[in-house]
Order: sequence, then C-alpha cells, then structure tokens
Amino acid sequence: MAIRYELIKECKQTGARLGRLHTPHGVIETPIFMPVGTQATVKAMTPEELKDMAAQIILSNTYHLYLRPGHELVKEAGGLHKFMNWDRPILTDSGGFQVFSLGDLRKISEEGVEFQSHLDGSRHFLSPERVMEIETALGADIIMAFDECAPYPADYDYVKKSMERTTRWAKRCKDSFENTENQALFGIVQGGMFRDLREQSAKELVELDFPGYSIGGLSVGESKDLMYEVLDYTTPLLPKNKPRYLMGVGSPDALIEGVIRGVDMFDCVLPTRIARNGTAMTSEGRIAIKNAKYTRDFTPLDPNCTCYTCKNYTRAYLRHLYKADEILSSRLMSTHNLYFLIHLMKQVREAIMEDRLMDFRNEFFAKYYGETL
Ligand code: PRF
Ligand code: ZN
Repeated sequence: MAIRYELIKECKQTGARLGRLHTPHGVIETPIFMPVGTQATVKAMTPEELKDMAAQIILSNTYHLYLRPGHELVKEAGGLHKFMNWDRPILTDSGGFQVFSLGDLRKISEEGVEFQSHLDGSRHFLSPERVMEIETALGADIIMAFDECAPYPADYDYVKKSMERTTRWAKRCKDSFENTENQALFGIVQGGMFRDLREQSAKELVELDFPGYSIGGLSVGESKDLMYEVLDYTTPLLPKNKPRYLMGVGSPDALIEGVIRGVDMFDCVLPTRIARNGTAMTSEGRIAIKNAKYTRDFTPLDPNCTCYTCKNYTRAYLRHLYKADEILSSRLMSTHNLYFLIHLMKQVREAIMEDRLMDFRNEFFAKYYGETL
C-alpha cells in the first residue's frame, strides 16, 4: 500500500478529523490545504519558498502535463518530483475536470473522451486506462481516477448517467493501475446535487475499496449552502479509516465548513489566482490592494499574519508593485495567500486537537465577515 491514513482524533465539538497521511514522500498532517501547481510549478513560487511556508503537499494536473511537456518527458526526467525539484508529496488530478471544461472541443463516449488541445488544436483521446498510464509515468504519490464532473445545473438523468459511467471508469482505472506499491489511486464520488445519486456513487466506489476518496462535482456554481448540504450527507458514506478529499475548494470559509463536515484534504487555484489579480485573503476578509485607500497605508497586508510578505512589506508598497505591474507583486501576494490558507489549516488542526473547532469557526467568521457584511 502506497499510503496509510491514521485517524488521530475527532473534535468533540464538531466531529472534524485530525489525521496523518503517510506517503512515500513523507507524512502529511490533515486536514490540509494543497497549493496547486498545474504546470509542475505553483505559479510564482519556488519549492524552497513553498517549504518555508510549510506546504506539505502540492497538486499538479495530468491534462496539462500530458499535453506539455508530455508525460514521457517527465518520466525521462526521473518523474515529476525530480523534474520540478519538489521532494515532498504530490497529488495529480486526472484531467477529468479539465477535459470536460473544454466544451465544444470534446466528445464523450463509454470508451473515453476525444478532445482537441487548447494549446494547438491537436486531437487526443483519454480513457481510464490511458490516464492511469500517464499518471503512473508522472509518479505522484496520490493519483485520481478518470471521472466526469457534471456541469451545474444539470438534470437528474444526465447526472445519473454521468455518475454511473464515472463509476465504471473508476473500476477500469483500478483494474488497469499496477503501481499500487508507490502510488495511491483515489476514487471520485460524483452525483451532482442529488442525494440518492451521491449515495449510489459512494456505495459503489466504497465496494471497489480505494485507498482514499475524493468528492468531485462540487464548487461548480452552486451556492455554498447547497455544497454544505451535499457534504452533510456525503462524507458519512465514506469509510472512516480512509482520507477524504474535496476537489477544487479553497475559500477560507469553505475550508472550515468542509473540515467540520469530515473533509481531510482540499486544493484550489483561488489563493494564487487572486494573488496575481492583487487580492489578498486576510483574517478580516478579502482586500483588493489596488484600492486608493491603501496608497499611504504603511501597515502589513494582514496585521495577524507572520508570513514573509507581512513581516517585511507594507500595503502601500504592495499597492505600488501591483500598479506598476511588477513581477514581485505576484510573488509577494501569492506568498501571503498560500501562507494564510496553510496557516489557517494549522490553526484548524490545533482546534480539533483541543476539541474547540466550533469556537474557532465562530471567532474566525466574526472577524472574516465582520466588516464586509
Ligand atoms: N473532478 C476532478 N477534478 C476536479 C473536480 C472534479 O469533479 C472538481 C470539482 N470542483 C475540481 N477538480 N477530477
Ligand atoms: Zn501574510
């Protein structure tokens, strides 16, 4: 077995889980936020800097690396860890999300998905077997099955057919995947916003006995309350002794609410993407650094933050860098946002340890929404 999940304790206030995930590249303390490095790089950050902010695991994307530079080249380089100089754990997503986001450029059949590259229009075909081949070549510690993330809204019949195919694909992934000693293959629960479909999906995937389970098909345009409702009934269907990963979720409030509902792992481009747009996540809500009110603000981005950016730079300077379109703006803002989420999850783990996660949540939300609501 490539990974082992150790449940350390459950918060008495919320039921949230504190755990340890043992992988071939080290131990991950959960709940955890995973920075996204789509193109084998977390945009604007060196691996050294990610380590300095205590990132424990990063995510990368099969779809992008398959198209460029190609999984064979990454394998030739010695695998993704070596290629990008990151020796801690890596998780690769399967492309099931990216390919389905291509709209007109793709055609789905039982066998797989035919699509045109967003880079040069070239034609490709991804099937569960092919995706396992690619993810094996990339060599991440944790890999995802090939799934379809149904759009939202979508009608019941579409979501049911899509979910059932995702389950058949998950079985094909499992049957063709051989590198089980070094890599852990997660199944992905789908079923949209329909309770019986989520139940069917979870039940059938649990029967296939994956080392971990992802919850896909959420954060696709539905309200947060609806997402929490789906989580409320989905996580209890998953085995307690396996990790649960909520895909594509990374706003501070959703991380906390997800953990309270039994989620152990999260990823999202949000912190790095909004950083490059000049937006910081802070303990007092989001701030847009270009705002004129920061022109002479010589305080740090977040008075409660101890990241490299907040220890050394002012809002006025960060605003100037952003307005002048300087590269350092992206670097410093990304450093802060990633640190903010990584540090938030550390506080969440401490709160679980001390059975006070609901108190922590209420205090966090009071400050986070205090000024904006
Ligand atoms: N499936 C996969 N990757 C994903 C998702 C999914 O449903 C989502 C949904 N938010 C994000 N990333 N394979
Ligand atoms: Zn900071």
